[in-house]
Amino acid sequence: MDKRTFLKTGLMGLGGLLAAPLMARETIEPNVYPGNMRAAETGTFKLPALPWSYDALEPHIDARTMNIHHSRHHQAYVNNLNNALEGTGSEGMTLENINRNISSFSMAVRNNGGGHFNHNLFWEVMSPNGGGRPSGELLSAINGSFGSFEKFRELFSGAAATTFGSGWAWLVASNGRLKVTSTPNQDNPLMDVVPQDERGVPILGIDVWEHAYYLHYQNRRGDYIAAFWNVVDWDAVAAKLRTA
Ligand code: MN3
Repeated sequence: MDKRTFLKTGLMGLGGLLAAPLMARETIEPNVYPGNMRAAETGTFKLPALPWSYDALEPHIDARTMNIHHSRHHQAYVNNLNNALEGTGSEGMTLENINRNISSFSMAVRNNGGGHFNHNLFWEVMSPNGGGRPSGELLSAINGSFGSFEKFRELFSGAAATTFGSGWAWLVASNGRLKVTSTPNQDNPLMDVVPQDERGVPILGIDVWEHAYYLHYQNRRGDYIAAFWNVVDWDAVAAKLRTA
């Protein structure tokens, strides 16, 4: 290795060292979920890859539903969000901050920015290794806010079952407490258009739009909600609570 090559390699190595803390800071910023990041090349939002295969949640959520839900529905929210944001001067805003300030955007940004955020969260809180019960701090928080895990499950399932038409049910962290809420369409508890007492950081959500279950469950939303508990990734929910 001659001196010039050594210098170049050395500087590149230094560049790597300098870049590392910046990247690390990015990943630990609270409430920035990996799927919510903008594409580095274009600054636009992108469809994140699923953390598991389309058939991974079978038999609880079937592969065809997962495929269409992710590759078509979620992709459409991403495409429509990027189009709707053009000319709004929001390039420097995170997806979370767009949602938190949604009253200053168009209805298209509200529907699709909500849609992108909500689906990212939905994929993150499900896993083929999910199910069972939460533990540790998350279980303590659930017990503290609802009395018991069973009571929480009953409330959450009830909110999901009674959401009229299309929408979501949520477990929300707010001011050190947990609460169960639901929102219509693609709204979510981050949004400043949601009533103050229903606002907070969503740490678990279930999509009760018919596209989330109809192919397999048809009109039996209750069966889909019951099956959802078998795939909830409590470690992912606990991680969201820690950064909420
Ligand atoms: Mn959906």
